[in-house]
Amino acid sequence: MDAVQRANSGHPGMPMGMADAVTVLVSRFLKFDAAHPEWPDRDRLVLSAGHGSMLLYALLYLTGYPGMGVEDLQAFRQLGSKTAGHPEYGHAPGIETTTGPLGQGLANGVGMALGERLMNARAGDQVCDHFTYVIAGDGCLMEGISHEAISLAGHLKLGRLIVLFDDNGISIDGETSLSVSDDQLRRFEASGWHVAGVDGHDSEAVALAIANAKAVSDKPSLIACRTVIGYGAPTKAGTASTHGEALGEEEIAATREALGWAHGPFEVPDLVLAEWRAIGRKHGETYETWEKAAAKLEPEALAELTEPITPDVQKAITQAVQDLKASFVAEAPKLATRQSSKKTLEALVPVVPGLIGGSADLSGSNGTKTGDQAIVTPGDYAGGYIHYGVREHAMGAVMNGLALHGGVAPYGGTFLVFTDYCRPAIRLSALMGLRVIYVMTHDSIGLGEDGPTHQPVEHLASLRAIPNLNVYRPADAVECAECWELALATPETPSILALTRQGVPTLRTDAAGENLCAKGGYVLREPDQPRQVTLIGTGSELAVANEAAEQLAQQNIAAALVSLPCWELFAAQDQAYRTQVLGPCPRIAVEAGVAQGWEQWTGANGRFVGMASFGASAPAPALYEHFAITPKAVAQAAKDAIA
Ligand SMILES: Cc1ncc(C[n+]2csc(CCOP(=O)(O)OP(=O)(O)O)c2C)c(N)n1
Repeated sequence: MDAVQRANSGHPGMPMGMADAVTVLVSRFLKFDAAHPEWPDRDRLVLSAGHGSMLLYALLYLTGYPGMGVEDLQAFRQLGSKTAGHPEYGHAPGIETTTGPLGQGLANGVGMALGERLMNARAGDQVCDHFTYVIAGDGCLMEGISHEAISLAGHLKLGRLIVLFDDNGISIDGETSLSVSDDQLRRFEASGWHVAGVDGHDSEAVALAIANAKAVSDKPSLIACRTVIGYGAPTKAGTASTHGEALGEEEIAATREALGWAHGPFEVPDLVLAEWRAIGRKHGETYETWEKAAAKLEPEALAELTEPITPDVQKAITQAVQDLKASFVAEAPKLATRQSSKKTLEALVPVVPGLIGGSADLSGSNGTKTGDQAIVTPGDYAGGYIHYGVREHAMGAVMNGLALHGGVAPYGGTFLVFTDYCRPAIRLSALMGLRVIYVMTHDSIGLGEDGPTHQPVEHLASLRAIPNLNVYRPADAVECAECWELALATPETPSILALTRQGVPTLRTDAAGENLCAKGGYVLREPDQPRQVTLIGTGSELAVANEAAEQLAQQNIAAALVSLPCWELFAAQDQAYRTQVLGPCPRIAVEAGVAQGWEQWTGANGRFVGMASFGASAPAPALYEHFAITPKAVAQAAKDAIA
């Protein structure tokens, strides 16, 4: 309450209400060692109700996490502080994930609990055997993602996941009865969870419930902790006014009085602090035992506990991609890029043991499952492929949880149009800087008959608008293999692979060492004469631009062809390279999506050939004709621009 008061901004109610229950959890159950925050076998603690960030920061300070001093609590919500408004992954040790968008943390917790089982199946009890605890509020449970996440967790029997629900009956607008009358216990129970309800201010009751939950091995657990929001504040406790604003000096003084707390703001008596610091080191010996067990692993296996792409694995990836590119060039297949992606995965899965695939019920369409991958089933986590079911949003957030857990590199598929169904999770992959790979197929009107509900039009533009997200749209099999290589090689940036349903020709003719997609864009075809126009394409439309270049050549117009599979990587190149690639002449871009953003590459004198409306239901070739995304239209645009 003091930190919120000092910042005059923040959420005191939830931390005050849940402090009792969380103290029981942290002091009696949570396996962690503040001196080793990166201990791979620590229990994970996720504050899904991220607005209650002060609760987490206070715990990190009290238990003695490195670099979390009282001055950091005093800098709550200030520029550059570790104690941002909502917990941000990477800002301080002990913050396991970024939370704030309600429900995401809960689903991250499902991912972490699944990651724990996957790693346990691979590395064994000696080195991976921990719990995941999530603190969730009414808001988290009202969000739709909670349904997807708890349903998947119950199905997969994630017995090491324990959710403490801050059951305070209050959200921002007032009592939750204004908007919700779910029986949460029965809802979770119906999804296969073990459930219990306790008085969250009764420490023994909370302790018993956690002990019972830990003993249930084949079901995740929900413990509804009945609490009072803003507990201790004499006039404001139990009201929505404590949710998101400072209590005020007067109420704070009265709260001190009511709780019998005689100390000033940010003052923790030595004895109390010493006891908390002892809690912080309580599992120090367990850590040492773990360290000894881990030391017996082969160095490679030890490294893979946290980072699936070790230098050895990276070497194997480079080799596999190189071989694959050579065979693609030799065969020059006409292949949908979703199929080249599958072929790439067939080559990668055997050399990247930590690669964990999946799809939201579109495995065959997305080409995400290879012949070698066994399925992860309830109770058996040795496989490498997850059937996420029709749960795109949870899939994204679970992949974030998997990546955060460490040891695995998740990828998951659905149709590109349904990035809308998981966009909040994609955004958080990017904000946290996680290597999560979204395999998004059926990436344009080229999917044909399924029609405009399924045809992404604005999606490439809207995904490119997300910072720290690499949006790849490979044009052929060779580029597809290169984009996969890049996606795996960027541990701090998530990737979207936008892939076609329809076949595309192989345009790349040499598979020499260099990964040409690494620069985001490159010249695929330079005319013999000085360039008069540059044609720029991505994905399936690179072939359209290529044909246009041929038509122009027949008319003695010198057109260069540029492939631009990843804007973000291209934007990161120096100006000289970009100018050399794009050329000083008029530029024509072609992409079966909206124009938004293309002007940065085409310039004021450029043209764009693409979509300006939703698509339609028809065979793909008819749609390309109907929407005039054709070699003829591109060639005409080129001539107009030159003129
Ligand atoms: C996805 C999302 N929608 C809306 C918000 C804004 N918001 C923050 S907290 C909150 C109410 C949460 O209520 P509850 O979980 O009961 O928290 P409590 O009031 O108990 O602290 C809302 C609507 C948000 N953070 N995330």
